[in-house]
Amino acid sequence: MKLYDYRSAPSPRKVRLFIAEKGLDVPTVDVDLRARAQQEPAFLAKNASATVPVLELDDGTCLTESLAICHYLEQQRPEPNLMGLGAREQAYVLMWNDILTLEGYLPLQESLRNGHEAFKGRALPGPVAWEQIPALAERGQRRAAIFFDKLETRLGESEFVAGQRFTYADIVAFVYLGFAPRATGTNPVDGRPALKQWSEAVAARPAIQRAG
Ligand SMILES: N[C@@H](CCC(=O)N[C@@H](CS)C(=O)NCC(=O)O)C(=O)O
Repeated sequence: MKLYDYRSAPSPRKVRLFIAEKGLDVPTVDVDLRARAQQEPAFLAKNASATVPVLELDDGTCLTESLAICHYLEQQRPEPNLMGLGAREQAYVLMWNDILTLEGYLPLQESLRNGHEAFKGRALPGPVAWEQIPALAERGQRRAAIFFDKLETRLGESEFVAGQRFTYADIVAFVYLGFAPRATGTNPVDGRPALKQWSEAVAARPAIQRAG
């Protein structure tokens, strides 16, 4: 089994942190996104969407999408449980994964990719060369601020994102929070005390410190 990765990209970071929390040892292969290695035929044969992460299994099966990859790893190594125990907790983890990704990550991505020189002609990940729409950068910033207010409210009433213990939902939120300064130029923890306290607690976890 190996993980196709890129150190500074948020999506594979979710999987790396998950692997670290599980105590698994999975070798990684760096796919240099800046050098467009994801567009090479050999990589497209593994993932036609031209994105990382990809988890390649020993029989050559390639799994894409961090949620699916982490779900697979959870089945392989159930302890410590990160995807939720029982119907209700599992539903909360999945529910928050969608909220975090659709209301948080997509606006951050919208902001970065439509507002930064480096993403000219690459406004969306994948094999199609989408042009930037500058108005989306500005809208992404506003949507991201609304999202982090929502997360602040949630963490003011719940110790962790999906409930009273650390789960995959915290990994997802922590990775998106770490991506936010690059995407928006501001740090969402400023003026959001519950978010700040939670993020310090997550950052202090030994596995998170190890995996970075
Ligand atoms: N839904 C996917 C998103 C994957 C994704 O968008 N990956 C980005 C890095 S964060 C990528 O590979 N981008 C390639 C590009 O920008 O061309 C997941 O969570 O795994």
